[in-house]
Amino acid sequence: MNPKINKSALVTGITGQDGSYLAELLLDRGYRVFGMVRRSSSSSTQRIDHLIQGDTPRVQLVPGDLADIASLRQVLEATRPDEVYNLAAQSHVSVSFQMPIYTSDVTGMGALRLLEALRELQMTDVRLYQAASSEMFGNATESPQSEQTPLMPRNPYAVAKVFAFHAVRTYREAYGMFAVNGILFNHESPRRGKQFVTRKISSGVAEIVHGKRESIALGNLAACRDWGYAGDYVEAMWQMLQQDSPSDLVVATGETHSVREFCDRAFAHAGLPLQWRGEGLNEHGVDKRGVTRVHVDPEYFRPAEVNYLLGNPARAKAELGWAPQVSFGQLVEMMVDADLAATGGGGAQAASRCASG
Ligand code: NAP
Ligand code: G4F
Repeated sequence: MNPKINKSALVTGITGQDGSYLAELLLDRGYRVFGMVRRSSSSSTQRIDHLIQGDTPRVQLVPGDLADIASLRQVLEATRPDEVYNLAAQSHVSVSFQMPIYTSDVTGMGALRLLEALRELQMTDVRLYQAASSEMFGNATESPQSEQTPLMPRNPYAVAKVFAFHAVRTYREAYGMFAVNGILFNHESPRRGKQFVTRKISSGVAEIVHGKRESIALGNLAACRDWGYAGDYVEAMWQMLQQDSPSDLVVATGETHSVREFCDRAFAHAGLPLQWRGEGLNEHGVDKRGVTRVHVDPEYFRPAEVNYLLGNPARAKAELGWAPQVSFGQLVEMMVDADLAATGGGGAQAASRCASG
């Protein structure tokens, strides 16, 4: 904890994976933290319950929705933060094909509403971090992707993120705002939503080990992503707002791995090493006893796929001194261990039962 920092921050999307890690980091650094939450009839605060419960909650929640500019004005006026981290979004790519207009409104227009609310309230001295995405590169024209790589979005989510990206740049140039885009490649953790492929695999492995299911159905096994650890990536978000001048940066590990490889590591760690058989729709991963543990279901294919992403974090390293601390192998093991423990107790124990069984 740094007792010298006496700033306040507003985090939209605080109930999400990144919001929860960022809130912990900001509290550790002495910030007063406000978290914007949208109204829901059921709670979505599981990831931050440890920060908001008890007699002296460490984070103060304020109601607001990126779809409603009036609520954003109220939140900004009530909290008057030094820094705003806009992490809220409809963040699932597949869902964006089913709900393109909603996704554009929240993920794209939502960022513009926030910028405009800041401008209207004459709060352009507030520093703003916008959660941009490597999805904006689409099927990129070059590899690895850097700050110079052209944006070629291939899904409604990425289209919305490109809109938000340019809105941030426009407000920076037009109104002199310290507003930056963090172009983050995929980052995961035990807190990742179970609809994303890494957590789907780690939680599926745990359920298989504990006899709750037999196999996992996946889509494109060949897709490659540059996967890092979310805890490392929120450090880069914070550092981007502490710079002398604003700039948009790629945050990535510089390594890419396929979904198939993620499965290999996850199952092997749980004592169920896989062998791959068949091709295309018939490809499946079997364990030592010949039981199918992974199979392909076209339901999880996307109308347009981003096949390969690999980031070049050189500028983030040079300008922020940032480097990822958790390797791909450590990330997979961390996620599997957490799900094994949550699903039935004792990650390592359960895995060794599996290896010998
Ligand atoms: P996440 O777990 O899906 O969290 C999304 C957050 O946005 C949740 O807190 C959600 O609240 C909130 N939200 C959704 N719609 C909202 C609305 N209309 N108004 C206010 N809040 C709303 O996402 P994440 O993985 O933490 O990612 C954080 C941000 O980084 C997102 O913008 C994402 O697109 C972007 N990003 C993520 C990655 C990655 O690999 N994780 C990579 C690049 C960029 P509820 O709890 O109420 O649903
Ligand atoms: O885990 P995913 O759903 O993540 P995706 O689409 O890369 O998006 C995530 O990372 C972005 C950063 O690049 C963020 F901006 C975005 O908000 C989100 O956090 O899918 C990863 C890959 C894809 O190629 C997908 O087709 O895995 C492939 N995949 C294969 N089977 C699957 C599945 N994805 C999901 N969700 N479920 C499957 O069964």
